[in-house]
Amino acid sequence: VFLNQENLQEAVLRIVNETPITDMHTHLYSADFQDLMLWELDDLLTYHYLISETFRWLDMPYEQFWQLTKREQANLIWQTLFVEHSPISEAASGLLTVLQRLGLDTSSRDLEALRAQWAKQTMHTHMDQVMQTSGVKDIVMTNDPFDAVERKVWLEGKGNTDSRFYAALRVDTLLNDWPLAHVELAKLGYKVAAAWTEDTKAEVRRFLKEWIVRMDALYLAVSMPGDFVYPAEDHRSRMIDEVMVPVCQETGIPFALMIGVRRRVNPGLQLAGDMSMNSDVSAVEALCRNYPEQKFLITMLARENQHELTVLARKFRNLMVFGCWWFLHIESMVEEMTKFRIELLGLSVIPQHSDCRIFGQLVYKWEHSRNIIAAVLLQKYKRVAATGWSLTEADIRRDCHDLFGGNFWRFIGRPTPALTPAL
Ligand code: HDL
Ligand code: ZN
Repeated sequence: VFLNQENLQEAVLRIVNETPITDMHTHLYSADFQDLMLWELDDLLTYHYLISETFRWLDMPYEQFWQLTKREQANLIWQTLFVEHSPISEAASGLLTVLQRLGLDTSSRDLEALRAQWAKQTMHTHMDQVMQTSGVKDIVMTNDPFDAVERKVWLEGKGNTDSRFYAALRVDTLLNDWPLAHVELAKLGYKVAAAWTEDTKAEVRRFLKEWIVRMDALYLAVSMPGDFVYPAEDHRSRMIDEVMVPVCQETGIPFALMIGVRRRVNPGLQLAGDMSMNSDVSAVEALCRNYPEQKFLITMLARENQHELTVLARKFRNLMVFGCWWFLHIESMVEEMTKFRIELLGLSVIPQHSDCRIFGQLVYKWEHSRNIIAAVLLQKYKRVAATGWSLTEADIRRDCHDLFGGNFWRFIGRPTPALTPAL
């Protein structure tokens, strides 16, 4: 079917909405990880994005909030952000999108009634319905071997039973908290010491390789503070140069760096207390130039870094820019970033990931993002079609396949997982 100015809009919206998604960075877990797998309504309400927004209306001391039960916290968040004020922030309206798409009665503001409706689901029916509704087919987790609860599941060989889930090996502790890391590694039986000796480096490499194999990790991941500079005469640069990159080269996996967080600027908010900060893109440039054979997945947290990072991706084909991360996962930033990324990189980018922590969030984070990405694509296809270029549905299907998963699987050097036939 050849497309023209008239039928282009319908075709783009339809194809974007039916393209299966690989969500390449989330904090979701398969049911294998039991309590780490969050999906309840009170989990959605106590999402740390909503906690920080709620505190802006409260005089309550932080400690008093943290002493409440999860249900009491959820009640307070509902009362504050949904009843006493309109739920129009990204995270608040997102929760309503989830309720609506799962068929709950969003016209009632009665949280008890919503909880009763929610309780009709089981975790498994919920997972199936959320993946069906959101169009997410493959979910990449964030897997931290320094987390005792998670480590236990992997060591029992139970981490990989759900083929919809994939692992990413998270190494923040090794890079950002070496004093803790070497003590933990020693407890796990690795012959490491605080001193950066050849034996210590070899043991950290052994630790990483064992976990990459155990998890079948798709990539190595770290979240870096905004003051990350590279190269530098510091632990991070030594760990990157002498351990992380060699291991990624040997195992053939990308290194994902998520740069620009300033942790716990307000400790009272706990997980909700992190801030973004302007970071040094030249660190990414140095990594990509020093290691032309190493693939880097990069996302940054400050809006101010986005355009420069996108231009850098024009210079280094081993740099794959991904997602609108955290405080950038809002309509205005997703639109702004997606436009200049496509204007500069065409279709060689991973436009979005969800960063979900609670399973149902897949529904809103992807519905909101698909709508924005579709609108940007439509504008760009219209401009191309206006030149007389012949566009077909197959072209758009191919392009959307690349954006919503194909680019990721190709970049990590694996085939895009086959679409499991609809049961
Ligand atoms: O470090 C990260 O992976 C961040 O995404 C943090 O987990 C952050 O708390 C978050 O959930 N952002 O969406
Ligand atoms: Zn994350």
